[in-house]
Parts: sequence; C-alpha cells; structure tokens
Amino acid sequence: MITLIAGGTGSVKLARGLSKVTEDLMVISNVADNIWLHGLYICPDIDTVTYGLSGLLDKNRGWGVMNDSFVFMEQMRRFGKDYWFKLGDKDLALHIVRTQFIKEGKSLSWITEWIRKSLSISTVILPASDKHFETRIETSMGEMHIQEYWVKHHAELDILNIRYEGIEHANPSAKIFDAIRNSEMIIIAPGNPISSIAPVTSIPSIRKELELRKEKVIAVSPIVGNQALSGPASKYLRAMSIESSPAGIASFYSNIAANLVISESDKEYENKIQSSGVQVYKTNIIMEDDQDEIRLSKHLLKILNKC
Ligand code: FO1
Repeated sequence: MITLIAGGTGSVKLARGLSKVTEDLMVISNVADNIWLHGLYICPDIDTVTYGLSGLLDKNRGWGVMNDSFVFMEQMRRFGKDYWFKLGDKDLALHIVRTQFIKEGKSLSWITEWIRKSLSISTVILPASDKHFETRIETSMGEMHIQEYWVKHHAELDILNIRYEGIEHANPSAKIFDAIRNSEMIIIAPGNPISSIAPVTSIPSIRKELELRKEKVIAVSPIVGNQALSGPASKYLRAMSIESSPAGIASFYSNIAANLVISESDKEYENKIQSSGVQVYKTNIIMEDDQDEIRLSKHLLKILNKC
C-alpha cells in the first residue's frame, strides 16, 4: 500500500499519476482550506482530488468541474451576495449533496467515501480530520480565512502570520492511522507545504505516526530553484521564515521525511540536504501532462523498490 499526503492543485497531478501505476493507493487530503459559504460546506482540496481522479476536473483552472457554467454565481451576484468564490453549476450538486449529509449528521469521511463510490473512483480519499479546522492568515488588514486571502485578495496582502485554528481538536479517522502504519511508502505530494501539507502533518496524532516512520516517508519538492511549481508556496514559506528552496523544504520536513525528491536542475542543493541526514533523489519533477505524472509516479515506485 502507498499513502499520499495531498492538498491543492500540485498534489492532484501526482495522485492521478500514482493511481495509474498502483492499485493500492490511499490519499490523505488537507481539510484546512474548507469553508462554509452560502450555507454550503466547501472542501476544495478533497474535491480537487475527487474530480481529478474521476476525470471531471477542469485541468486548466486546477479546481472545479470541466465545462462547468456559473449561472448560479451570476444569480447570487444579482441578489447582492458574495460572489468572489466561484461555485460552478455542476460543482454545486456535489456541495448540496455533501451539506445535506452533514445536516443528517454524517461524518466528512463517510461523505467523502460516498461521493468517491458514486463517481466510481478506486483510490480511497481520507479527509485529514472529520472536525472542521481552518488555516487563518494574519495580514495588515486583519486575520482572514485562507480562501479569503487567496481568492478574494489574490494573495496580494503582506503576511504577518499563518496558523491552523482548531487543529488541536482535529480527529483523523482510524483509516488514516491504518494507512500510515501499513504503507510501504508514504509520499508527501509537491503541494504547498504551509497551506496544503502542514495542516495535515501538524495534526499531533498524525505527526507522531510519521515521525516514527520517517524512513518510509518521501517528500517531493514543490520548489525548483527558488520558485514554487505553482501558487503562492514561496510567499507562504518566506512568511514563516523558511527558505524557499529544496534545502528549505528538506529542513521543514526533516522530522517526518528522511527522503526528498528534488529537480535534477537543483544539484547545487544536494550536498547541503544530504549532510542534514535527508536522502536526496533527483529527477524531473515538473508535471505538465499525463505522461509526466506517470513518469514521476513510476520513479517513486522505483525508489521504493531500491529501499
Ligand atoms: N480558486 C480560485 O482562485 N477562485 C475561485 O473562485 C475558486 C473557487 C473554487 C470552488 C470550488 C473549489 O473546490 C475550489 C475553488 N478554488 C477557487 C480553488 C481553491 O481556492 C484552492 O485551489 C484551494 O483551496 C488550494 O488548496
């Protein structure tokens, strides 16, 4: 069994690639970007993986359903409601289903499993917590939910602090611990370390399990040179005083991951990372199409067989 810790658009590419080269894959998804809007419970990272693995994802945007329309949003705008966060008309159906189940008292794990089966996805998707907690960003304009910072304010405001409000009450399902304990390899996807991965790996009970098995944990760097593969990862890293480089990533994950895959163009960081006790693997980590996703996934499986 292989477990992938995932969140955001960078992660879904690897989830898709791995699902094509291994049958026994579990994805633990970030939940700290979840938000209540218009009376609906929105779980962007769970949905990106769900849509990605079902073939429904709009690959250009990296979120939502392909060929979707936004008539509902247009109507909300006419009613003077918030419309900065765009829920597509097809996407709306999933949100109505999820919210109905929440109101019936079902857990997020149960609902995610129900949606997965409805969309005939073979890979199991496990929300990192059934209880809600959220990433809050402190800026010069005050503290706000991460979606407000990223989507409404386009990540333009200076960041003073980032925290995961309520993480102490997070309750990962038993399946998460089974997945971590029984996996031959635990992969940390090249998602945003601060907003997509750390909200999962900072849940104390999950962190403890990863620390015990760090030799089995391999992270894929989301940074090439000093630049993030996508999104605001560099900005978030710098805000938390972490170097935006493969060396910064190695050090950030060093307590939970003894292995790191970096870009073959980042040889200059190799010695520094190795000397900190982290095993380095170099390959092309950029995933622009299906072939790239499969190539990187196969490379990870090859590393597993060598270990
Ligand atoms: N990202 C945007 O930049 N603008 C949007 O309007 C937007 C809507 C949206 C709706 C559903 C969904 O599942 C994701 C959506 N996202 C949108 C993406 C989301 O903000 C981020 O990709 C993740 O939260 C990053 O982890």
